[in-house]
This record gives sequence, structure tokens and C-alpha cells, in this order.
Amino acid sequence: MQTQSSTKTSAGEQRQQYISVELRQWIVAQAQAGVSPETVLEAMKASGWQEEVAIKALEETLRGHLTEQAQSAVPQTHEPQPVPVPDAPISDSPSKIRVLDRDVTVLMSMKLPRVIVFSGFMSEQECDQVVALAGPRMARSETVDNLTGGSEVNVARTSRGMFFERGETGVIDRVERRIAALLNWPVQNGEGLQVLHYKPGAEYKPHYDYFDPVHPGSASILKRGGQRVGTLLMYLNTPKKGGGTTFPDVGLEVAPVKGNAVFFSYDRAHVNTKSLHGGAPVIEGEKWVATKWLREREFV
Ligand code: PD2
Ligand code: ZN
Repeated sequence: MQTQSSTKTSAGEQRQQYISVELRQWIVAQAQAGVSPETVLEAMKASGWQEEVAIKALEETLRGHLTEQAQSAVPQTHEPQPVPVPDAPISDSPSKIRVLDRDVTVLMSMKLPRVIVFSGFMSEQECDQVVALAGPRMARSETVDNLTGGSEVNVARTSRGMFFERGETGVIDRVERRIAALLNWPVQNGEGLQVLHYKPGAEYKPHYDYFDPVHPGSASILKRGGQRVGTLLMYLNTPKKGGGTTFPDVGLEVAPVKGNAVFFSYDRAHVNTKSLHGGAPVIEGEKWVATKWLREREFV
């Protein structure tokens, strides 16, 4: 789903801006993290989006998202056939798994929903590196702010999410290879790593990570590599209070601890996977996480 908008710049030349799937995902992530549409609009304008295009992208995306939420409140009837999913080699209950360059500890696992919690998945240094790389990108509008002279824009408070390209830097590439090795799933099937930053009060309301096939926007998203079948959520810091990852169907809450990761899979786009999950409000401190979504096939 890629909408193209054509606008005129002040110089009068024709300029085209694309509303990509990534931008839509980012807008939804901002909304779910509690960032107001006005704030998101300011961030988009500051990073070079024409106001009318930005408003259109926001309206379309949030309207679509609300429809999706309303539809997910309706009991699902059609249950798709299960497909193969990523998984870690824990059938013989190892306490540690050697994953390329690291020993990763298995803290807990459950079958339904399929959830595995790992400790020491990333080193402290890797977490800090990813936050350091992501931070300026979230604040990218500061640079553009200089260009536009829009001093009223407070970038640091607005930009809360970003995506890396797959294999974009050394540390991103290393972490992605580790994910692929741990979960026995090709690197190519992974979406670019997403980083989210939550401040106190911000949360990510319970949702499913798969795309609901009944949603009109899903068809084009699914063309890029099929369904999402698994999520690895990596905690890049430890909030003082709150910010756990919840699985409301089974009353599970995973504590966000720096370097740890929670994996969950869903072999069909259906509530029976019990993969409903959310990010609980941060109560004190802040929260940084990186999300890797895994697709059925190569993500292009
Ligand atoms: O930040 C989280 O805890 C969280 C919770 C639910 C992140 C996601 N979902 C996600 O990135 O999909
Ligand atoms: Zn999620």
C-alpha cells in the first residue's frame, strides 16, 4: 500500500511524496504510544513533509487503523490454515543456547500463546549502540527544523519511532543474524528493525501484530513477504517502573529488562493464537525497545 501524493512546492515545481507502509506503521506506532496526532503532524512537517500530504497520510492511516480496531472487536469466524513459524530450539529445555557469538539464557516459555523469554540476548553495549543510532533519527526533524526555521517545533518530544534498513550498520546486522540463528528463520524474512521510545504514561495498547486479511489495506502489505508470523521484542533499557509487555489472554506480563527479549509467534491470523499483547504504560523512567517482525517469506 503506497499512496502517492503530488503537491507543489513554494518554488512551484511539481513534487511527489510517497506515503509508504513504513510511514503508516510509524504513524500507528506513535498513536499507540500515546503521541497526539498534532504532535505527529509537527514531526512530519519538520522532517520535510508538506502539510497537506502529512494531514492526508495521518487521516487515512488513523481512519484505517480505527476501522481495523473496530473490526478486531467483532468475533472472528474464519480461521486460516496454520503455517510454519519461527521458533527457538528449546524442546530439550536448555538453560542456555549458544547463538553465533553469544550464550542466551532461556528464562521461561509457554505453548499457547507461544512465548519465550530470553535474557542476555543483546549485550549492554549493543543496546546502548542501537539507542544511540536511533536517537538522532527520531530527532531528525531537528536538522530539518534548522532548514525550515520552524522554532516552534519541539522535535525531541515528538519523534518517538524509527525503522532501520535491514543490515544497515554493523550492530544492526549482527543482531539480525543472531535473531535469524536463534529462531531458525531467514534474515531476509525480517522487516527492518523498529525502535520505539516511551515516556512516562505512554503505552502500546493490546493488539495483534499480524495483518488482518479482512482489512482492505492488508492485501498490498501481504504482497511484500506474506503474513507476519513472529515478533522478537528486545528491551534496550530497563524502565524504573511499568512498561512490561502484557499478554492479556493469559495474564502474562514480561518485565522489560535491558538486553532481554521476548519472542512470540502466531501461526495464523486469528485470535485463537492468543497472541494479543501490549506495552503497559511506563510509570517511571523511560522505555526503549526494538521490534523485529518476521514474515512468512522474504520481505522486500
Ligand atoms: O513496547 C512494547 O512492549 C510492545 C508491546 C507490544 C511493542 C510491540 N507490541 C510491537 O512493537 O509490536
Ligand atoms: Zn505488537
